[in-house]
Amino acid sequence: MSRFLPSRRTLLGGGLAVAGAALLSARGFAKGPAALSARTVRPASGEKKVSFSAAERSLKLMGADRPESRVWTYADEPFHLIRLRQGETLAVDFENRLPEHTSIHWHGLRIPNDQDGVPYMTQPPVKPGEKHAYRFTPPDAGTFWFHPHCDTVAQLGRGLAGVMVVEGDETKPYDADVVLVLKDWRLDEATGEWLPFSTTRGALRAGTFGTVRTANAEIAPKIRLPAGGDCRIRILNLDSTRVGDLSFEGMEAAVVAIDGNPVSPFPLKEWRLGPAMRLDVVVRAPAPGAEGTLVDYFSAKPVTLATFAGEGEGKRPSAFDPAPLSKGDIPEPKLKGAGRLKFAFATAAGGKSALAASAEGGDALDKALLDSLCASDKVNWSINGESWPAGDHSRVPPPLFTLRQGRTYVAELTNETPHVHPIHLHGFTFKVLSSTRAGAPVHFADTVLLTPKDRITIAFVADRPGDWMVHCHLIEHQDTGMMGYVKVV
Ligand SMILES: [Cu+2]
Repeated sequence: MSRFLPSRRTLLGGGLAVAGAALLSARGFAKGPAALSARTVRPASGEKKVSFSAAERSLKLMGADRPESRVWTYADEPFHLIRLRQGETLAVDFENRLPEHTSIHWHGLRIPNDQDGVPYMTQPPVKPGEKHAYRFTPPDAGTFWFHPHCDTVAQLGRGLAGVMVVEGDETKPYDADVVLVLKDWRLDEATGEWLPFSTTRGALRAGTFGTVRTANAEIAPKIRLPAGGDCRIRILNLDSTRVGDLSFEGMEAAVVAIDGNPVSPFPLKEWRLGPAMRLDVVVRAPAPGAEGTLVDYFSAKPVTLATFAGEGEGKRPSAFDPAPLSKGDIPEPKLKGAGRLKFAFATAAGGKSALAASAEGGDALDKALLDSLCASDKVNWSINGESWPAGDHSRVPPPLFTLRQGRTYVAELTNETPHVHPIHLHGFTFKVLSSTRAGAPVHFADTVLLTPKDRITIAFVADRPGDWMVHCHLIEHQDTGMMGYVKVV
């Protein structure tokens, strides 16, 4: 297998584009958010074929002169990037070259249920040596990602994740379009070998944290931007555990999309980004020779995640006033007459095991068929008093709720624990109606961060049938009980 270093070329993807004569408007950024406007590029059509395999590969995560690590990735570069145009159909020819079964969940994409990639729920697991085809047309432009959905603690822990950028939401070209993946790794720093991905203490509390922090699989990389340009930075938190409090230093920055969904641009002060969440930011790149940084203030000692260097002659100075992205086509929830749902996220104490309930009356053969890879012998967490997986992921419990196709649902999410939980709903992009998060506008999202004792109200249109997962994206919580699903019929 090939040794490789992280390739900035592939991660930068879109490369540098020239803004040409398109000068930013003189309207001051302080005068209030701009309305979302029409896109400049029409949707594409046709099919994009991609072929890749999940396999063990080598990667020098701690630097060129340090021991390499045996990562699991979808391609020779970490965080395999798929770029396609809105309206294009993606046809994926996927091969599993790992020693255990896997599947691909396309996080944040509103696609048919049979492409959702959840073993035993929407497809059989893809066994070692097997191939699986995925084919769908992402309806929305934005920044998404993909990952396995079983044994996720170890598979994602070893790096099995990819990035999907669906282009077509820009109303003005940016001077650069940069993908920035944040992920920590559980490494023995002397040897590059893996430490245990989960610990009892972590799984019961805030999760087990990585020891090596990286951006684009490098420790504090330096990323070159066209000096003075307005650059789109697509930040993805693909860590299993870490919540970041992100801020740019030495650069103006504005949030333009949350989980890939456009918002009227607003200044980025500090943004709490939990696992699986994304933030699209437009920054004014530093002047020639100057630098700015992306800093995480969540830990006691702030950590510089990446440095941005201004290169080239520099753009003509103008007020920083990033253009809004074009409005998406997410179905607008109709709150009048909406169905009401309550999801209580809690510890498993006092809750019963959904598996135990569904397995009652099961015989010895059932037990012999338990899929140890998807199994958890620990049950720490629950949703509405139910825990899944409890013993075995492959035994599907009853749904938390059965929803009527086409109807709007308003869901109240409550956190009954002293820990944060990034809660993800598969298949639907929901509107965050009320939240305790300071400074957040009403916005669409697919993952929402429940802080301790938090209460958040979301709404979505259940417009596609199927079994759709609801779970915490702090993976040790998901894998020890904080997972369930809703059935849309
Ligand atoms: Cu959680």
